[in-house]
Amino acid sequence: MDSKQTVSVISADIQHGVAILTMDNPPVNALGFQVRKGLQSHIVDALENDGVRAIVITSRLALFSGGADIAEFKTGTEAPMLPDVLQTIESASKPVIAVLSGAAFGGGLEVALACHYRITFKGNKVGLPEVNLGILPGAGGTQRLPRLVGVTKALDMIVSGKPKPVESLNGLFDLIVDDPASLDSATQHFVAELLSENRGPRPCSSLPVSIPHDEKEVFETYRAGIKKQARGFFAPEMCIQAVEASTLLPLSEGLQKEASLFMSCMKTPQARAQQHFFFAERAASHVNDYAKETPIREIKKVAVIGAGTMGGGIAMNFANAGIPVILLELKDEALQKGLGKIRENYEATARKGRLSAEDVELRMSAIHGTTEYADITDADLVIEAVFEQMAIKQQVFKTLDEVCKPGAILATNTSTLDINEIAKSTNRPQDVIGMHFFSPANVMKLLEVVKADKTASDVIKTAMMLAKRINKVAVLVGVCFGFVGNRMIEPYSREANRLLLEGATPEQIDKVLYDFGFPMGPFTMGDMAGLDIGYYVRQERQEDIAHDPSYCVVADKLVEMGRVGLKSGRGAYRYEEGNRQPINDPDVLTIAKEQAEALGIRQRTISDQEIIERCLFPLINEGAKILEEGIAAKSSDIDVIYVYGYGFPVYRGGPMQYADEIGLDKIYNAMVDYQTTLGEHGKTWFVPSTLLKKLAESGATFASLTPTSK
Ligand code: T1G
Repeated sequence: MDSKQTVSVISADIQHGVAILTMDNPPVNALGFQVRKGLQSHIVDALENDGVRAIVITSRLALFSGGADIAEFKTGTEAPMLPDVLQTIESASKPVIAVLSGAAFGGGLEVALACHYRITFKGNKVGLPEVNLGILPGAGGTQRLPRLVGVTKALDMIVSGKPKPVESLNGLFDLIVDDPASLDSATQHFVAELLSENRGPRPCSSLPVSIPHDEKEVFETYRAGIKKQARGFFAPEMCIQAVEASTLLPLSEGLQKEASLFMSCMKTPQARAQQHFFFAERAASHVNDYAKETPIREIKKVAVIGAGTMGGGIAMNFANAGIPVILLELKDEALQKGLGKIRENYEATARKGRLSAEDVELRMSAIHGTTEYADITDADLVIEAVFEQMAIKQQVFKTLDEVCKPGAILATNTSTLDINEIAKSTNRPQDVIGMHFFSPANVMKLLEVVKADKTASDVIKTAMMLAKRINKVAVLVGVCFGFVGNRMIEPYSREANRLLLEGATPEQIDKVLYDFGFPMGPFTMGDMAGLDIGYYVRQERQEDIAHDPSYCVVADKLVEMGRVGLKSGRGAYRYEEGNRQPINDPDVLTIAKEQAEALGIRQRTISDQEIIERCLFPLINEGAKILEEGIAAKSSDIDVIYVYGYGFPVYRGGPMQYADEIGLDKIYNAMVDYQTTLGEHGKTWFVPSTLLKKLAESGATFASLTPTSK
């Protein structure tokens, strides 16, 4: 093999007795079949070639490798399997050196671990994120990493899935150069020295795994430490068991244990859900509403109208991204209060050590306050975040239309109002769009980008691209009441309140949905957000709900009694001063009982299963209607909205993935049954959507509507 032999995704070149294998499989050097086959064959060739004394594996891309090809998990992987390729590397009779010219994740790092030596540059990162896919490193990572960096660091990397800076991993790299540009020369020097000193292969199988004596209970301690964030997940425990095996078994047996734990993860609904979600997140940015070549408008200065909680949080996103932002509030007192709240938020983050004092000042210097519209005439983007009332918003947009420069994008943060109506109060409806942030706006990653009927495609694209700059996950949705997220949470909240009337308690309902995987149940969530928010929304949409006299009556009664939740010390629960812990309040059950009697509703014992079905199936059914109406382009977009915006457990993949997993026929049949068993209430609210019926009858899934979904 004296010349370059290039298979499309990996090339081999021999220089001074060293075989240099270079991966080149854009965009991330996913270790698909071709790469595995190429690696395997080039290594075997190099081992058989007497002219080769050492082998280097590197990458032509910015990344070393993003790991196994996740898309293959669904389509099936063909031999040579990655563990076998890595066995070939580790047992090679000639030294194999991994040169990480970029980040290495998952199987990509496992390739490096199977090599005998590793070289990289300062500032590079490596990680084993398999746990985020509901699995564990399945190509030796759980066995080799502990041998190289010790159990504690290996456990943390594998169970958290978080990338680590290479400098923090003592023992993993033989050489870390300061400048990535010097990698090639440093590698040549390193290999020459290696060969001159006759240092041969150094498989990590020869290394013992040490547990420092004072960390004997390291695994139990670690389990206890991750209990909260690993709640409901299956893979973290499997990861811990795999690392434990590395301390108990020789490498060959440890690899077998790892393989069996890997398979026990791979076949779970959780793995399917998290792998679905991996692609769903990325597919959200695959939008058909603009062409690849559609230009985006340059956003150099942003204005936010309204210095309240939402306006302040929105402004922080831009300051965090280094984009100058001007916060407009007509009353100076309110403006100063808003600016003060922003500073308070930054200082609270600094107190947690997540922001330096300099960074606080840097961010604050990017935010300017004004009470004058004249100060925002040169803004490239204006985001309105004033009181949720159509007349007020229309007035603001009329003013913006008068003062803002041509081409400025005029966005509204409304969470429910009709953006087409707002756009009509301007002469530039093509520049009007919705940017629906979720509270707290500086924390929540989800951004619903809402296209109105006349929104221009370059405005849509600009908003979608801008989301990435401010570290948001944007999902493009259409105009309807509540868009996607809030429209689907409505039946969920309605049914939770109805179940209260029918005899369930807030505590029971919250526990069932907490155990399902939500961060909190609907009543705890309502108390935290404030029951008055839902109350005012219901006042605005009486025409939609007046036909159901039971509609959230207990919640309305509580608000009318001044029990608006945590902020008033009482809501669906009661709260002691300064304590956010909900305390069951028998008064609420009395109110529910009285309201039920008045409405002729017979109270009964409600099963946990019925709570799950009654809260989630109408939510999923609403999602089906949203797909039918084209408000969301694909079911995976709805999943992204629900996981990021409402805490739907990622190990269930989102509501539509969860529905596909349990079977749409099960959901359809339950909806039909509830139409009978719940009398008038069922007939009103449990009518299956046409799409749900069609898919259920044909045995199809929501995902099948988007053929490109991986
Ligand atoms: N497999 C298949 N496709 C992948 C991929 C992968 N591992 N990683 C990325 N892509 C696609 C992605 O869907 C997107 O496609 C495009 O590449 C760019 O991705 C045996 C079993 C590496 C940090 O979990 O974390 O190894 O949307 O937008 O922002 O133990 O991609 O353009 O069509 O994210 O520059 C473990 C997953 C796999 C890493 C780059 N590895 N990837 O981020 O690009 S399992 C991972 C990432 C495994 C072994 C086990 C990121 C990135 P499209 P991107 P990026």
